[in-house]
Amino acid sequence: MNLTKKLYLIILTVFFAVMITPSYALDFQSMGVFGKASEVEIGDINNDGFGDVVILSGSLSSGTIQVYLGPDRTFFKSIHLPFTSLNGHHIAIGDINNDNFDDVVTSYARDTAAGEGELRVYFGPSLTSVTTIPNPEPNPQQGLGTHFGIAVASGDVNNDGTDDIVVGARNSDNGPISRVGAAFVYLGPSLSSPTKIFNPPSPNIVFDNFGTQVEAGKGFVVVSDPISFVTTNSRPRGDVHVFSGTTFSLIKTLTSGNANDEVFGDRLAVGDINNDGNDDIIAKGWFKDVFFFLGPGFTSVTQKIDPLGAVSSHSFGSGIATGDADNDGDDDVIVGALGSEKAYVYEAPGLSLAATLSEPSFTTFFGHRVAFGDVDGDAREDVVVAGFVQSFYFKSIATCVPPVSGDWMITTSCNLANTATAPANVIVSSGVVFTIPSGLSLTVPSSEGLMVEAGGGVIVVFGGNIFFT
Ligand SMILES: [Ca+2]
Ligand SMILES: [Ca+2]
Ligand SMILES: [Ca+2]
Ligand SMILES: [Ca+2]
Repeated sequence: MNLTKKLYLIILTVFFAVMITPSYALDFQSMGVFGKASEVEIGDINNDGFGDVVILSGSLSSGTIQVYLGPDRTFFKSIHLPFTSLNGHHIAIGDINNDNFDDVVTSYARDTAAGEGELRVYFGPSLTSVTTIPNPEPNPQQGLGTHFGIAVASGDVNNDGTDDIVVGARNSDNGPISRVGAAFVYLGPSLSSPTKIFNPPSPNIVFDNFGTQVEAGKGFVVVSDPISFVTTNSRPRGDVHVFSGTTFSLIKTLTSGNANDEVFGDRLAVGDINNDGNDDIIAKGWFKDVFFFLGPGFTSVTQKIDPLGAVSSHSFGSGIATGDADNDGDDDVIVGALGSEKAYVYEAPGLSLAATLSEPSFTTFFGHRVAFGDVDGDAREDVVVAGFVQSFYFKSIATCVPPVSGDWMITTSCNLANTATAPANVIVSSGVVFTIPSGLSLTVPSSEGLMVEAGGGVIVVFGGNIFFT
């Protein structure tokens, strides 16, 4: 058989195999642990192309940030946050001064009248240079404070190429109306003269906690008031409000569609799920569900229910993050479920459940926060799942299985999904790493070959076996 014909046959065979069953699937490999974390974010602090893991461990009395550098997650720095607070510290990551080094944004909401919250930016790569911004509207008359800093997010809300900061202040006043909540937007790089976003009118606006959660989308700001519309039932509905990132006027109010009892907007995330250039919004409801709203209209809605149903104690969505786990251009979504100590990865754009992550002991409060970022530099974004006792790093991998018949041309780096027998030749494409994980084996017919293409394919037998029969 001449080479052209053979190649043609191989292409036909691989195409046929793909039609029968997907050759590659998204999965994650547990690779190590970090300490306890109340929040986690991943960004590139030193601009070397590897994501760096930023872990916040907070308590009622203190907060500490620890930074680990990719790709080996080596410890880089510990930053002590010198305040005590009932409402704790919060973190976000963005390049606030647009120098290509990601910066760590921290907020701190203090409950006492004496000093009411603060925003800090620690600039990469050293994280020694700090900009400190106090609460712009301290209200010492209020014993509870304004809760400035109860939530913080970073992203480019006005589309000028520099990341901005959104801060929630859920007890802030609106003129004579007290404690209706607000959000403040600080545009990078100056961070001067913040814009105050007021709580949009609603039937019951006092104490509805507008500003409890905030997000910074590409061109817009998201602020939730999860206890708005207080009902006669024990739990309120909650709303998620979307504002223009340039005029800061209200674009749309999103609801779950459930009339009451939803506490909607309890957790928020943004990302481009369908890779159309518009950021989409993901919001948690109370009834074990998470809603996905596609930008820019936010009219197309997808709802996901906790796969475990009632056992998760309303915690599905305790953490939500977006990132491109399989390097196909759209943002996949990880949803943590603290109550069941699991985290679920939904593969965009279809949002099918691609992986369920957990840890063996079920004692770490796994999943209350999650983060996406490319720590190992392979263009597939990895995840860190935070737990109050311990946090876990999972590397994004592709898994693969042989086709039902014909040669197996492996064209994407992947781990063999399970012990399998190849029907014919196994050919690893140039530049592709094919891994056989520990405990698994691949059997190849002795009449056929296992080969790598010229130009540098690699077969890694990582504790597994290759047999020829
Ligand atoms: Ca880095
Ligand atoms: Ca920077
Ligand atoms: Ca900006
Ligand atoms: Ca989109």
